[in-house]
Amino acid sequence: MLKLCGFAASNYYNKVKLALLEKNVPFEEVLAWIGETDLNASPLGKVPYIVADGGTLCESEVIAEYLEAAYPQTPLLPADPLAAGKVRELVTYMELYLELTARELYPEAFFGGKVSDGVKERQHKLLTRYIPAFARLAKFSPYMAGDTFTLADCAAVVHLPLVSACTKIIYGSDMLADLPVKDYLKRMSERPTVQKVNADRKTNTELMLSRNKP
Ligand SMILES: N[C@@H](CCC(=O)N[C@@H](CS)C(=O)NCC(=O)O)C(=O)O
Repeated sequence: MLKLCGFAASNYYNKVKLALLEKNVPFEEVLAWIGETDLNASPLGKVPYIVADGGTLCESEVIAEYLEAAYPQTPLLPADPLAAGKVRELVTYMELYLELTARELYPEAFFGGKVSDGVKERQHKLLTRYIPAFARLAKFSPYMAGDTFTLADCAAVVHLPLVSACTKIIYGSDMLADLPVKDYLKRMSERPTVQKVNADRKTNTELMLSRNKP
C-alpha cells in the first residue's frame, strides 16, 4: 500500500493527504518528524514524501501530479489542458507567492521565535503585492478554480488558514480578510475529508508542540 510519510501538522503533508482522501486511494500514514525523515526519499529532509510500489517521491505538487496519473479515478485536475493549467496556476500562486512568503513569519507567529523587523517589513510589502494578484485568479465559486473540487482546493484548504493566521498575529490584521476566504473554508470544512485532515492536524500539532518543549 502507498505510504504517506511526514506528520499531520504540516500543511504540505496535508495537501497530499487531502488529495488521497478525495481520490479514495488507500494509503498508510508513516510518522516521520523533521530530522527523522529518509534522506534518500527526500534529500532536503522535507515532508511529505511517499513510498509507492516502484519507488519514492518528494515535493507535494510532484506527488499530487503523480497521484493524478497513477489513480485517474476522481480526477482533481480538469481534462481540458487549459483548465488544468488554471488549477496549477492557482496552486503556484498560493505556494510560491502566498505560503512561501508568509512562511518567513512562522517562527515568530507559531513557534515562539523572533523575526526581525526588516523581514517583517519585506514580507509585508511582498504580500501586499501578491495577495491582490492571487485574488484576481481565485474564483471561490464555490471552489477555488470554479465549479469543481480540484488540486487548487487541496492547496487552499491547508495554506490559506496559515497565511490568515500568521499575518493576523504579526501585523495585527488578517491580510486575506478582503477575500471570501472565511466563507470558503467554512464550506470546505463541511467535507468529511477536510474534517479528517483538520482533526488529525490538531492532534498532531499538540504532539509536535509537546515534543518541542524543553
Ligand atoms: N516544496 C515542498 C515544501 C515542503 C515543506 O516545506 N515542508 C515543511 C513542513 S510544512 C518541512 O518539511 N520543513 C522542514 C525543512 O524545510 O527543513 C513541498 O511542496 O513538499
